[in-house]
Amino acid sequence: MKRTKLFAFAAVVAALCLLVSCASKDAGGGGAAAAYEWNFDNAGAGTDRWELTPSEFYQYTGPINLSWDDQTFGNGALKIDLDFSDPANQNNWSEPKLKIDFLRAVNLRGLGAVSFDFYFDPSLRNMGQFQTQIYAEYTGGKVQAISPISSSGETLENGFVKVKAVIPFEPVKAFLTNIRLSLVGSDTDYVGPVYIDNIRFDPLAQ
Ligand SMILES: [Ca+2]
Repeated sequence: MKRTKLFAFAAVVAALCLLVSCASKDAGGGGAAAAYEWNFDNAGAGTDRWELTPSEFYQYTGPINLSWDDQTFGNGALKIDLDFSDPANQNNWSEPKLKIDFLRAVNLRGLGAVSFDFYFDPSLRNMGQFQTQIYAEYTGGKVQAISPISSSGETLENGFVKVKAVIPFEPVKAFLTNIRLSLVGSDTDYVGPVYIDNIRFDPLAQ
C-alpha cells in the first residue's frame, strides 16, 4: 500500500514538473530564440505580428501587400508584393518598410547583426537591385544600418534566387521594443513578390 502511494506521489510530482516545464516554455514564447528569431512556420501566427508601415515609406508609392505564404517554398514565409514600375519609384532609393513591436524587449547585448533569407525572381526586373535597412530607436540612441542584398545566390527550381541578407550593426547596450526592416529598391523596376524567412538577430561576429 505504501509503495502504491509512493508511486502515485512520484507520478503526481512528475506530472507537475512537466506542467511547470511546459508553462515556462510557453511564457518564454519558446525560449530566448523565439524573441530573436521568426521562421513563420506557425500557420496560426501568420505574419507573426510583422506589418507594413506605409506612413513611413520613403519614395515608394506603388501598390504593396504583405501576406503569409507556405506554398511557394514548402514552409511559411513572409510574402511581400512589390511594384517599382512607376518611374517615381525607380529613384535610386525607394523604401517600403515593415515593422514589428516586440512582445518582450530585445536585449542587444552580444548581438551584432540582423539576418534573413531573401527570395526574389530576377525575371521580374530589368534593372537594379535590393538593399535592406534596419532602424530602431531606444532610450538615448538608435540602431540604424544599411546593407546591399547580393543579386547572386542559390537559384531554385521555380526561378527564384535565395540570398542570405545580413545587416551588421554597431554593438550597443540597449533594449529594443520595436524595429523597422526596409526592403529598398535601388534603381530597380521590380514588379512581383519577394519572400522573407528566418529573420533573426545574430551574435557579434567572433
Ligand atoms: Ca519558414
